Amino acid sequence: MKVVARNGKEMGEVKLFRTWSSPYALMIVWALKLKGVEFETVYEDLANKSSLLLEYNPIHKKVPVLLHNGTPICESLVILEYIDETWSSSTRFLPEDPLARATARFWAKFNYEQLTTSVYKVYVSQGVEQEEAKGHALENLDIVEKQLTGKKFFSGETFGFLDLVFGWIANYLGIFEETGGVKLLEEKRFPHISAWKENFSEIPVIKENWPDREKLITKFQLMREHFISTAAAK
Ligand SMILES: N[C@@H](CCC(=O)N[C@@H](CS)C(=O)NCC(=O)O)C(=O)O
Ligand SMILES: *[C@@H]1O[C@H](CO)[C@@H](O)[C@H](O)[C@H]1NC(C)=O
Ligand SMILES: *[C@@H]1O[C@H](CO)[C@@H](O)[C@H](O)[C@H]1NC(C)=O
Repeated sequence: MKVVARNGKEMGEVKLFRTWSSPYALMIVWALKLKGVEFETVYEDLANKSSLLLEYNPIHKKVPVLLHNGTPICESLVILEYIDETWSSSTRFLPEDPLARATARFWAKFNYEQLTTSVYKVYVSQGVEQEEAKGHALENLDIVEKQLTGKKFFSGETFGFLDLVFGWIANYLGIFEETGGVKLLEEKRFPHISAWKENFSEIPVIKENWPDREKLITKFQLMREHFISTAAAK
């Protein structure tokens, strides 16, 4: 099947392996839709991974995986950059300037290695441990808050790469807060993140592809209970 872009350029065959609930995969859905790339979706059951997923991502065995003309690309940030470079005639996510690109990648690394992990720690812990984790998560959010000061989006007036990378803050953070029983994003402490969240959520492609909130709550509640009971059994 030949897929042709709105500008008439051939896109090749694009398939996305995802789950309905993965935030990493959702970022790729947003990216493809913002670029106007047509793609086929393959939903995986992570409790029973398909042989194709294991074949395409043998190292990590995770979603998302993007398949372009039969070749797999793994790891969400790598996929995001690939999409940006491959379908480059529409809106660019990363800026052109090498220094601005390096800065964007620095913050993407911060998100994945520091912010996400600290919020996850709050979600899966309890008691004193959770209090301590909350402190770290808030300090990381303070850093993000500072980045957004005086800006509508992470790179300024226009939506870009880091808005996609930090996009999970606009919905998954609330899921972690509710299921973990800890509020992190207080509007008073984080006025800029809160305003960004509103503006970000109003973008049609973003808004239209949220997974169902109630379903997410149920899933993340169960995951937390499972995690805590297995950790206690150790
Ligand atoms: N570093 C990976 C993380 C992706 C990831 O953690 N995916 C989860 C779903 S949210 C997964 O596939 N987990 C399957 C497993 O760990 O067995 C990326 O950025 O793509
Ligand atoms: C696992 O998936 C395969 C297809 O990929 C299916 O045939 C099988 O029934 C599934 N097993 C379970 C336990 O869901
Ligand atoms: C959106 O961005 C504008 C700045 O462009 C800001 O004034 C506003 O507070 C933000 N939030 C909402 C909900 O519009």
